[in-house]
Amino acid sequence: MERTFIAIKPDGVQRRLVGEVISRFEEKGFTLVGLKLMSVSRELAESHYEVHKGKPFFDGLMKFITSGPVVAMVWEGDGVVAAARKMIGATNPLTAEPGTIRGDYAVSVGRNLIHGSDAIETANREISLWFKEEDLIAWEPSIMSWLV
Ligand code: 3AN
Repeated sequence: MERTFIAIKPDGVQRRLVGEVISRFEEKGFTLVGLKLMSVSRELAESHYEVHKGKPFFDGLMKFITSGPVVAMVWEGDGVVAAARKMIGATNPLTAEPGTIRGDYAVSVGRNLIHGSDAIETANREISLWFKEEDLIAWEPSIMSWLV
């Protein structure tokens, strides 16, 4: 079953949007298989954002992502990687569609609330970077029998 990595960044936690974000994924019908509130080390932040190393916003991004607690999650479901990206909205919240998480709650690209893996291979890399296999719980939601 497909899985994706989702993180509510420090601005989302500070703004008390954890419940709102989790609700959206639950209500959509995806299954939560991993969840933790954590402080992010510089080392983890650098590995996670490896592709942005050298970009002008990289240092600011490192400072921001290590500035306060982050909620790291793994969500499971058919097509969850692409669907989560759609639910999250464009990187720049000002161009993110209303109805998306960034479109509804954010205004700044440097404070865009949430991260979601951009492809299945990225999701697999990010899940193993943030979670130990034994911290992920595979479970069969009985609710699915009347959702699908
Ligand atoms: P996304 O998070 O939508 O996949 P990426 O991977 O292009 O977007 O960027 C990763 C993160 O880096 C963004 N979520 C944002 O916090 C930060 N970022 C990207 N571009 C900029 C920028 N031009 N200025 C400041 N921060 C940026």
